[in-house]
Order: sequence, then C-alpha cells, then structure tokens
Amino acid sequence: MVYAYVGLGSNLGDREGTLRAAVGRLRNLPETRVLKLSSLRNTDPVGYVDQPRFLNGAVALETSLSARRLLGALLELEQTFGRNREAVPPRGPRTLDLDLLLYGKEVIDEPGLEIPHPRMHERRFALEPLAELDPSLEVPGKGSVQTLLSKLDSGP
Ligand code: PH2
Ligand code: MG
Ligand code: MG
Repeated sequence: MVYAYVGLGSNLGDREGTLRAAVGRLRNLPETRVLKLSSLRNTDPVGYVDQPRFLNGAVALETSLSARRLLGALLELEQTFGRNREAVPPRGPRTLDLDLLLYGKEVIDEPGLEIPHPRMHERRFALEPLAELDPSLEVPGKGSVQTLLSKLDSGP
C-alpha cells in the first residue's frame, strides 16, 4: 500500500457539492481507502487569472492501485463531473480538477504522468491543504510542505 495525495479544485457550478461528491466517489475506488480530507478553501486563481475563484482542498489516500491506474481513475471522475478538456484553455475554469500530487515517495516523469506534480511546490492552494493533512509531508526533491510554505511567505 502507498500513501497518495490528491489535490481537489473547482471553480464552476456547485463547487462544494462537486468536491464532496468526488470524494465520495474516491471512497468507492477499488483497492483504495480515503484516510483524510482537508478543509475546503476559497482561493484566487493562479496563472490564468481571468476566471472565478476556486474552492481547493486535498485528500490523503492509501491505495494499492499503481500511479498510472489511480491517475486514470481521477481523469475518469473529472469527466463524470462534467469536465470538458476541449472546451476551455488548459488552466481555465473547470467543474472538477483532481491532481495526483504525491504517490508515496516516488518520482515519476512519464508522458502524462509527472509526480510530484510539477508546480505544486510553488502553489499555496496546493500546499496549504497538504500541510493541514500532514505538515511534515515530504515533496520528493523539494522539501517538506511546511518548509515550502514558509519559503512562499518569505519570497518576493
Ligand atoms: N488550478 C489551476 C490554475 N490555477 N488557481 C487556484 N487558485 N486553484 C487551482 O486549483 C488552480 C488555479 C490549474 O489546474
Ligand atoms: Mg489537473
Ligand atoms: Mg490543477
């Protein structure tokens, strides 16, 4: 079994209803247990800023699914909840975003599967929910979520 962390995001429709329903669906995944859900927080959009505010959170899972299969299940869930990747710019508004942030201590760099998530270490909306789940959690090659957050605080 591996501990995996999934980032949750939504900025279209019933954001909280969608995120809570998605976590319910994660509970039904095979070979997987949802251990903990962070609080959900409103965040200003980062990157592509001309879009509604996000509701963001994170879940801790224990799973024996491979990273690839877990990712596949997350993408399938995004579609179930009305996400249409063709209709909007890549970092634009979405009903549901499920990002596989961490998969144990593994570093994976394959087409379509990059773990740790390549931008998570500089994104407060990803780090804060993780710090709530476990402040000492390590982002392989980058440091603990607590340390990464304090760097954001003291940065430019
Ligand atoms: N996701 C993005 C781009 N920008 N901004 C916030 N606040 N929250 C997100 O989840 C988010 C974002 C691309 O996945
Ligand atoms: Mg995503
Ligand atoms: Mg994302």
